[in-house]
Amino acid sequence: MNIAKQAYAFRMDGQPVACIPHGHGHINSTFKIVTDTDKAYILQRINKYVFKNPIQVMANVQAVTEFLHKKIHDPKGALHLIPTLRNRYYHKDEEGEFWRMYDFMNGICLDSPQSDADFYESGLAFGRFQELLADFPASTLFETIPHFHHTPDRFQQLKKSIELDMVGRKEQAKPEILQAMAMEEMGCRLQKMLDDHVLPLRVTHNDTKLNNVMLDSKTRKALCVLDLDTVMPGLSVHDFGDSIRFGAATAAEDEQDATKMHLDLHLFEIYTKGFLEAAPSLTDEEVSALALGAFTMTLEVGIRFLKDYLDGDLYFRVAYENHNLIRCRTQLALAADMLKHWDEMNQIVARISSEIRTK
Ligand code: GN1
Ligand code: MG
Repeated sequence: MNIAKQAYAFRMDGQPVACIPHGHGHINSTFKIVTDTDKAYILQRINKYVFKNPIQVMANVQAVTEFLHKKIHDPKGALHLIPTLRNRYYHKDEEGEFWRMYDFMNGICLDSPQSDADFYESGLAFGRFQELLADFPASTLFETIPHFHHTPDRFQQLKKSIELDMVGRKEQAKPEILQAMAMEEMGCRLQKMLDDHVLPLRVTHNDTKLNNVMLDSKTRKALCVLDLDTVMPGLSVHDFGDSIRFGAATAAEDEQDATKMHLDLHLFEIYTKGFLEAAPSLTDEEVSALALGAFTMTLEVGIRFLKDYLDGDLYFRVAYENHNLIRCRTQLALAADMLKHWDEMNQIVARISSEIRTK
């Protein structure tokens, strides 16, 4: 497929002269388009297997970016969508694929923090994001992926996949299946707290990996939060937790040797500080559930990788045969390590929170 051809559907400045694959997302396909007037854009094909209704995804992204731009002063503080020649924010090609375009922002996205300050900045960015959206009319948002962080439902989905064993990988994944099931009860506690109204439903990002924050390459300050496809009503502690899962880990998500995977308590503390400083409106119950958020998000993505391995790699992009199983192992190892450091995690949260709140 001629990717650059899709770029012509959008109102760019100049003609495209280069099209380069960009970023490390597991879902959409992303390209950088450079034009003959030296302008650069991000062109993305939305993954239709994952996002069943790309038009609704784009309606959410448009609403959220417009809302953010009205509130913030720095034009680089939120994504800029580029309209098509037909004045829409998505383009549907002849094959029925959906595309969108953003202004390219010159900053850096990290796969692991290079310094404490980087991670602190990402905590500030996601905390701020949450605060900025506190008065966003949640009922106008489409649920782009139903039950996205409904962990009990994720367990049910996993159990179906185990039963179906579509590609005959169940035997291979037996230790991981047992390990995941042993953590099921604890993994479902957060959803119960939401159902019982102990925790409030907010508008959240839901995919708060470190590489979804753009940092200014010179000042290293957080510029902007990326990847708004899953902005939906959700739990603040999910956003906190997913950042910890990815950024406060001692190994990459797909490290082959899962014994290298631990929680870095120092980084945990750094992020907690940034997030809580930027999100002062969290309730005491939310603050007390932050560690549980980290555990739950780690376990949840672990079982999502496991389910996808059992299904034959339909959802997450993989680079090799057992990539999803490798990813699942690191996540289960990290979740188990969090349980070992449970008291320390909760003590850190309590200390940081009281330091901030008594300031
Ligand atoms: C996917 O799109 P990307 O790579 O930022 C996934 C997240 C997972 C993450 C695991 C829509 O995020 O939920 O936590 O992979 N996004 C979707 O790395 O499923
Ligand atoms: Mg994403």
